[in-house]
Amino acid sequence: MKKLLLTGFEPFLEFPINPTTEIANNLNGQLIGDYEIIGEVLSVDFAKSGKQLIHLIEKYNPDAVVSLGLAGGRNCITPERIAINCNDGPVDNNGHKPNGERIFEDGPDAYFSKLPIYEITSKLEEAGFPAKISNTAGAYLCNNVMYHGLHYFKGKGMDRPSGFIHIPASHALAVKKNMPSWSQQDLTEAIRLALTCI
Ligand code: PCA
Repeated sequence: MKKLLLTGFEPFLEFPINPTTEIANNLNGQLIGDYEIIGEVLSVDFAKSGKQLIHLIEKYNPDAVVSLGLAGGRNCITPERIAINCNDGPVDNNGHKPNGERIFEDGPDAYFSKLPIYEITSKLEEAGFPAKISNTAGAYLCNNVMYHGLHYFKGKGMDRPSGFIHIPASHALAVKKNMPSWSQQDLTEAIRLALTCI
């Protein structure tokens, strides 16, 4: 049985809940398509998150890696097309404020996703879940983690599906902060469906 590492993130900034935590925990151990899912949750910390992802890849040797992040304010599921070699944005959970520095001094400017992003959006739309390819993952931890995974596999010469999907807020989060939201159940089901494309 092949293995798929699925990561979520802990809460951060003004978001007291991160619906990706629950998705990773919920799908952990499930069999989806050809894969057994290994669900894990990452910190929101520039000094740690990328290293955590690499540690998990080295621990489990997964055949595919999908990372999830909350994009509060987006209204649909958005597979990310590209990760850029840049850290920027507000303070992380450890109080660090990035300033546009490169993630890897000698790394390429960007990597394209190695996930079937067109198949994912089509499959979701067919099932009635709004989905759209995103052309920017920002420059915060989601971009950072996506870049780390793609850079790692490239460096090792390993051609494995790897990339990132941003999701909207859950209703539980939207009642605390006014923004577009989905039920946690729909978010989880949409990600389960997305993983069947890999
Ligand atoms: N979303 C943030 C980091 C953690 C998360 O869930 C982002 O979009 O970078």
